[in-house]
Amino acid sequence: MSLVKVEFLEKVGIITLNNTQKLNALSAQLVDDIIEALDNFQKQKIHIIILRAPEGSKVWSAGHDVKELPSKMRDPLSYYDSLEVLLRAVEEYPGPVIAMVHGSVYGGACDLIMTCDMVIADKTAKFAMTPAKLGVPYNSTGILHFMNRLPINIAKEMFFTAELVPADRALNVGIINHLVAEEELLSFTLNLAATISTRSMLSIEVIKEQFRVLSKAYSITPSAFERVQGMRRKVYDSHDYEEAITAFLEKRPAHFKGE
Ligand code: KGA
Repeated sequence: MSLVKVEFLEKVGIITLNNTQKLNALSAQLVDDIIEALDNFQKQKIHIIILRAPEGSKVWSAGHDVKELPSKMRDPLSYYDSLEVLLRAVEEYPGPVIAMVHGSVYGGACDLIMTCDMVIADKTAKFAMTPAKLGVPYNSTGILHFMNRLPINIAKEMFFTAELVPADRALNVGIINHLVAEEELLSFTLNLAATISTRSMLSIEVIKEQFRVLSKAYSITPSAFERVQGMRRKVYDSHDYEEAITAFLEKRPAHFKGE
């Protein structure tokens, strides 16, 4: 059974993450279902996508499925990890993908909304960037998503504290484009999509791709790349990573040693 609900409304493809029992944790199966929905919309030449959770969800998505993170000694966010595959699918979708957010958003799901082209939210929306809570060495492309979107001090505060940023502050710092009343969330998002749909989709597709290419136009030397991978490896080989994953599964706070 698919973990997403797919609708077509007023020229817009709507993908609803629909595994609320697991707080829409981004498991490989949920990710596969989102990607399949995106592929189908692309085949039907649907240009604008809304990504949402079911109405009234307390949690929009709890982020990467922690139960699917590898145990120690393996990169938890390697190029082919399901979350990374999803982020690339959203970035490469040939038209705007709009995140419509009601409820809280954690970790990899926060990266997902940063990867969407725009974010529309109501006052229940909250955003937390959690790798330091889980002992996860976040990956460089993920950090770049935040650097390209937010002032660096705000991005660092999110990564260092792992605390939820409430909707009004999220608006002030640029995480979200528009903060709207709960009852207007869908109509506002559909209106925004309707405006975009009157413009040249060919032009928008190419502009989106230019934003993607230019926002990644950083070059680093092979030795800098290998150094970063080596530093990250120290983290996913550490006691702290193993302890944090175990603590999550045992539903208790993690005790970090810094090694
Ligand atoms: N992965 C897998 N299962 C999860 C999950 C996750 N991220 N979050 C919640 N669950 C499961 C949880 O184990 C429980 O399952 C069910 O969802 C309801 O959660 O019924 P089960 O089998 O025990 P819970 O905790 O009982 O609900 P709650 O008390 O209402 O609390 C909700 C929150 C969202 C506050 C809590 O579940 C929570 O803190 N979840 C983890 C959020 C998080 O830190 N996510 C980041 C994941 O890491 C990530 O994305 C990366 C890659 N990162 O940060 O680097």
